[in-house]
Amino acid sequence: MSRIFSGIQPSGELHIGNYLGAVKNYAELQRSYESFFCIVDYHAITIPYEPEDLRARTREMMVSLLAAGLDPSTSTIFVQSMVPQHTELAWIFNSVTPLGELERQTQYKDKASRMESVPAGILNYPILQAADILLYRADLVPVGEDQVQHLELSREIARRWNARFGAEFFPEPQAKLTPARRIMGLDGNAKMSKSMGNTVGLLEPPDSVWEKLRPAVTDPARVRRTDPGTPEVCNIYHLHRAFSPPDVVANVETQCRTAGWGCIECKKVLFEHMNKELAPIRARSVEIRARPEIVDQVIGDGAATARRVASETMREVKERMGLV
Ligand code: AQP
Repeated sequence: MSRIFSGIQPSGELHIGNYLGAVKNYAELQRSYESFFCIVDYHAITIPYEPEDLRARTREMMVSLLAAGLDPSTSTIFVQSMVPQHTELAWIFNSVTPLGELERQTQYKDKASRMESVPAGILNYPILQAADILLYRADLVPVGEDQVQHLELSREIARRWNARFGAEFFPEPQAKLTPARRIMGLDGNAKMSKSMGNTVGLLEPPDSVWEKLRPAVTDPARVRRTDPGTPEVCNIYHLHRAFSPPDVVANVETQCRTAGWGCIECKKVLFEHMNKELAPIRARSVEIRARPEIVDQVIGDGAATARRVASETMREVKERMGLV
């Protein structure tokens, strides 16, 4: 059975971009693949944070993942810092990764351009990410489009290590994208992203979701209610494609092109369908939060399974590298 690995940072709440671009796919794929899903807290410490917040967000991320349908009876769901082999393998990969490749990463350039002093962890992030994936020798990585370049680097690292120490030991992991591979923020300017503050939380109460949806940017050509629009350029249309059934999406297209609906009507229909999908997830999160022992058990069991697989990989890696 092929293996999948994917990680998610506890740097903020799980948002609908994370959900549509990655987590919804996890819930599907876990039925067909041996799955490892990781809350990557070591990645989250590369930006300023408060220790107590991080602890709380890590736990809350676990609640959100379980509420979104990850099943600990078939998948290994765990916290990165509880499995020390991640950082061990990352150090090893430091020795085969060219600096120039790291400096070329778009996400590094974006983040570094917004910082006064850039921690080395921001540059080395893709090395730890390669270690996360390859520690489990995963073939497939369900991610959003923003991670495709990093994955290319993971493949390069696998190739370089294999060429030097052990042909074919690490597979070259491939990205597994969803149709909603890149969800834009409601400002329409940039991808929905925790660090941009333009997110809609997966567990956000409906009133607050509507508060954000109502003023969200639509097709700029629709200045007046009677102006026809082009659905493909409208973020709300793309959210319809993610949340609404096909007949509703087809109707949205017609109503937009013919100015049959105003943008507010279109958003109301979207809100209704978002709610249909998100209400059961919100309800499950309340049940899970009320039973902290379940969360503790998933965290403990996940770490134990992950450590077992990870230490087996590290044993072979060290053996092949002449490390005692
Ligand atoms: N807007 C998005 N559309 C589709 N997929 C997305 N992902 C993130 N944003 C979008 C995917 O969600 C998974 C987990 O993301 P992450 O938390 O590990 O990393 P991220 O990409 O850094 O998420 P953010 O919200 O954008 O955080 P910041 O602002 O800290 O960079 C990944 O598979 C990602 O592709």
